[in-house]
Amino acid sequence: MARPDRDAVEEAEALARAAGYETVGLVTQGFLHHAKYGVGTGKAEEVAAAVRDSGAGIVLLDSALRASQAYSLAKLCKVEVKDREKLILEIFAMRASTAEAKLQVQLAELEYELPRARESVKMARRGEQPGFFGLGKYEADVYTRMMKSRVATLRRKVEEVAKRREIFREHRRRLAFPTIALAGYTAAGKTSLFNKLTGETKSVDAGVFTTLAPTTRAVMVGERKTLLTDTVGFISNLPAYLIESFKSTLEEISYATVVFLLLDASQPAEKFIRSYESSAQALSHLMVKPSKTIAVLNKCDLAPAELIEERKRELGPIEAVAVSSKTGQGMDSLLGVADAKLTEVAEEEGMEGRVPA
Ligand SMILES: Nc1nc2c(ncn2[C@@H]2O[C@H](COP(=O)(O)OP(=O)(O)OP(=O)(O)O)[C@@H](O)[C@H]2O)c(=O)[nH]1
Ligand SMILES: [Mg+2]
Repeated sequence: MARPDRDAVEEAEALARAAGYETVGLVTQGFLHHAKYGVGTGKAEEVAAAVRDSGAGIVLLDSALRASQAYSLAKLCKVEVKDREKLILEIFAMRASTAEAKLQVQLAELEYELPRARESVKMARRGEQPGFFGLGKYEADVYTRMMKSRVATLRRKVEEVAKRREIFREHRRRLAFPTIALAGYTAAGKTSLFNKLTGETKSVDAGVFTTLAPTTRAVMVGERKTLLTDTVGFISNLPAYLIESFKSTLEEISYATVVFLLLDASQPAEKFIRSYESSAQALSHLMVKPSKTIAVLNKCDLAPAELIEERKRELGPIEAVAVSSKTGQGMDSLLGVADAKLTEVAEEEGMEGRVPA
C-alpha cells in the first residue's frame, strides 16, 4: 500500500523487491495517517479483501505505523503487516556485510523496536492485546528494560567504531590528501562512478541500497593524489534514527574536501527534482556547504543533450557536470572541474593542498 503517485509506487515496489518480496496487489491512499489502521477503515477493509483475493502473505505499508496500527491491520487482514521503516531495516540487515554496518543496523533495529515495544506493553496492560509476545505484564516490563540497556550498549559500541573512523580520518588528514566523497540518492550510480574512476569492481545493482559500507581508494585528480570514498545512498523519508545509526559512515561525507552529488539525469523531471531535494537536504544535515559540492549528472548516455541542459538549469547555481559511468563520457571534464574545486577549497581554507611527490 502506497501513496497514489507513480514515483511513490515505484519506489515502494523497489523497496519491497530489495527485501525479497514480490508484489501481487497494490492499494493506494493519499494520506496514511488514520488512527486505528494507519489508513481509513474502508481502505483497511479494501486491503483485507485484496489480501484474500491475491493470497498475499504480507501487507507492506509505505509509511510509518505505530505498534497498535500494525496490530489492528494485521488482525483485520490475517497476515503480517510491515511498514516502510521496517522494510528499509530488513534490506539493511540483509546487505550489511562489515562489522560496522552490522552494528549500525542492530542499533537502528532496536531504536525502531523500542517505542513500539513500549506501546505494546501499554496495550497489554489495558487488555487491548493479549500479552506481549505471549509474555505477562511483569515479563513485558523486564523486556523493555532489557531492550533499553541493549540500546545503550550498542550506542556505546557504535561510538567506539566512530572514534576509530575519526582516528583514520585524522591520519589521512595529516598525510594531507584531499578527499572526495560520492553522495546521492540510492541507485544514482555512485558505485558505478567509483569503479570507473578507481578501476575497482564493487557491486553495482539496479535495486536500492546496494552499498552499505563506504570504501576509499586513491585516484589522481590532476596532479593531486586524492582519496575517493563511495557511500551509502539516500532515500526520501529516511527515519532519523537510521541516519543517526549510520552517522559514522555518513560523516565521511561531512569531512570530505569536495562532495560529488550524484544525480540520475535520465529520470523524469519530477523524480529528478525530488531526488535532488532529498539529497541536498541530507547534505545540509551533514553540514556540507553547497560551495564544496559538484552536481554530477550521471547516466547521460540515457538522456539527450537538450534534457541534460534542462536538468542543469533546474539545479540553479550549483556547478554541474554531465557524465556516464557506463560509457566513460565526461570523466575528463569531471576530473578537471574537481581539480579546480579542490584548489578553490584549499585556498578558501587558507592551506594550499600539498601536492605529494
Ligand atoms: N545507463 C547507465 N546506467 C548506469 C550508469 N551509472 C550507473 N548505472 C546503473 O544504475 C544502477 C545503479 O548503479 P549503482 O552504481 O549501484 O548505484 P549507487 O548509487 O551506488 O546505488 P546504492 O549503492 O544503492 O546507493 C545500476 O544498474 C548501474 O548499472 C550510467 O552512467 N548509465
Ligand atoms: Mg552503491
